[in-house]
Amino acid sequence: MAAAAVNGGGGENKAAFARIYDALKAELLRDPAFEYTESSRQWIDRMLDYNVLGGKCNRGLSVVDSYKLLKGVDVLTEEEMFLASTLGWCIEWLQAFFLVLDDIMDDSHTRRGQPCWFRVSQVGLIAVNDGILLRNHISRMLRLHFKKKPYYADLLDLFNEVEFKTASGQMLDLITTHEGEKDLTKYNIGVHRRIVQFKTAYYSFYLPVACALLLSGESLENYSAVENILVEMGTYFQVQDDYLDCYGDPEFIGKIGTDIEDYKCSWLVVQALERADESQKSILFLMLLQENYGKKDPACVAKVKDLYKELNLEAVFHEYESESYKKLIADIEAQPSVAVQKVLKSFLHKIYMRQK
Ligand code: GPP
Ligand code: MG
Ligand code: MG
Ligand code: MG
Repeated sequence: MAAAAVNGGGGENKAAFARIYDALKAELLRDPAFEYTESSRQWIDRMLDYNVLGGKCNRGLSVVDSYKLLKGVDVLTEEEMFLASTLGWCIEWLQAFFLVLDDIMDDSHTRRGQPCWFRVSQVGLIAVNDGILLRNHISRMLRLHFKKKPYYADLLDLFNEVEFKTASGQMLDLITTHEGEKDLTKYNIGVHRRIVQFKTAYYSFYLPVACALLLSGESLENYSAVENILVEMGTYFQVQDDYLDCYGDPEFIGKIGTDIEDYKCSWLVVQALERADESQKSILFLMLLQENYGKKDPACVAKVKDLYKELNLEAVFHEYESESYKKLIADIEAQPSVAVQKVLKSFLHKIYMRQK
């Protein structure tokens, strides 16, 4: 494959990235550690296409984009493009692993415009094992392509640490619900922030840039300020996710929201609680919320949504969105390295005012 063809504009970048998926999948399907039967090979092939593909690939492509910006080049060699894309795909595999399991835990119905994997007939709880396989594929891809690199141990450590943080965030997300069920006022912005930083920000924002930094020969200890900015960006991203869960068009975002039904400590319910505190009608608001939040009954969900409307939460979100953007840009521009500023801005512009 000619380097020029790989590294052209945005579209070609995506096409090259997509081709590398095929190569990585083919390698996993003929894994020398295991002699797959034809039916097991077919299962993995289908499971990978179903769960790894179909997303926006923001996380994966950000490894390639960030690496180019850090190197200060428009065109990568074929080898560099392959390595950066492989790390990008490792993050997409990690995302697939999390989503397969998260959809079971959240009792979700659709993902990326199709039924959640565990809802597919003949899959069910085999999805749990598929999640474990997806996670193990990452280690195998890293082993195959990075074992001889001086930063191999750092790469493994990075993926392990980020996975630990995400699983800890997911635990907080799940057990916080027990507290909220007893007393909804336990939900506040501090609790929300802690959950989302851990469950989303590290793997979605810090991980892609950290991969590009390791690939560039950098030491991650020198980048704690960058880590902080990326975690802030990830927090903003999960607030958008919470907003879209209620206000996004399921056809467009590819998933049906379940946060109200699941009693989640969502940014929206936290805002509703804060505003109810200030209102003279606070007791009434609180009673209404307490009665209807966390119920599967569509009539209860509708009542919660009416309450959000009354509190004008859509406008509260838009205000939050522009304030977060301004603050992030200011923090980014305070960074000494122009290359790092470009990496962070490029990531922010991928998600600012996103509709899905
Ligand atoms: C997003 O939460 C967080 C994750 C997908 C991390 C899951 C982590 C595990 C260890 C399984 P979400 O439930 O709001 O996402 P979505 O809205 O996409 O379902
Ligand atoms: Mg979840
Ligand atoms: Mg979910
Ligand atoms: Mg969500």
